[in-house]
Amino acid sequence: MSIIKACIFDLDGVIVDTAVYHYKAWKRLANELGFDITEEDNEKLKGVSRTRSLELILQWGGISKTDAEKEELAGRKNEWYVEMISRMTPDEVLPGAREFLELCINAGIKTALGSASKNSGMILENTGIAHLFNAIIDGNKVSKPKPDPEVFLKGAEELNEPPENCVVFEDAIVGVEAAIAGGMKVVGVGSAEVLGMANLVINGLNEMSLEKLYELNSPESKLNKE
Ligand code: B16
Ligand code: MG
Repeated sequence: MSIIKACIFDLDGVIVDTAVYHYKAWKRLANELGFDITEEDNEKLKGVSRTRSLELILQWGGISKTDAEKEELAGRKNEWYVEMISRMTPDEVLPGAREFLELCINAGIKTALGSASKNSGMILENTGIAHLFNAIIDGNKVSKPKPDPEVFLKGAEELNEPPENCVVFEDAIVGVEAAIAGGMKVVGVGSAEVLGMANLVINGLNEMSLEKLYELNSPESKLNKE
């Protein structure tokens, strides 16, 4: 039987809300290109890599660009985004996130970050939580975007645990799919309507406890679905 030994956390939407900054930067780019994007559009970009996000946005605007132009546009968006996240503070850690990470550490559960972002280092440093992770796997370390399980499998590997001993926390459908594909239990962070295939859905880490975590593995629990 598997035992819960490690938790792997997505960043944007689980630990911090950087989606607001991504949205501002993508909107500015779209506006410069002569069209607009809405908050609803932005929802579709959650958990999606930078390159793929740009492709979707260009598609919505009915615009085609060469690979070199796309690289320049993604770089421009990233500059604006980095300017915003360089001003992030510890207050921006989502409610309960720091506390739950500390609960895990005190209970001997290993922790890892599993994010698509290439900017996770700056975000974790500025919010003062980098030291709460035993391993950091982000967009700089993976080649296959979620829903491919690569990011989470690398997290399990760096933590030296088999996937079945790991629980993933994710706010994006592609991320929940990635965790399931990797053979891990998954807690969806957000709406049960959207993340229904997760073993458990919570609104935020402030609703999480060690009891709920261990229940994911109890043979009697309905949360322990395969
Ligand atoms: P960057 P996550 C994802 O973070 C964001 O949800 C997504 O909107 C963003 O495009 C992606 O990171 C890449 O971010 O441009 O900083 O490399 O949810 O996987 O932590
Ligand atoms: Mg996310």
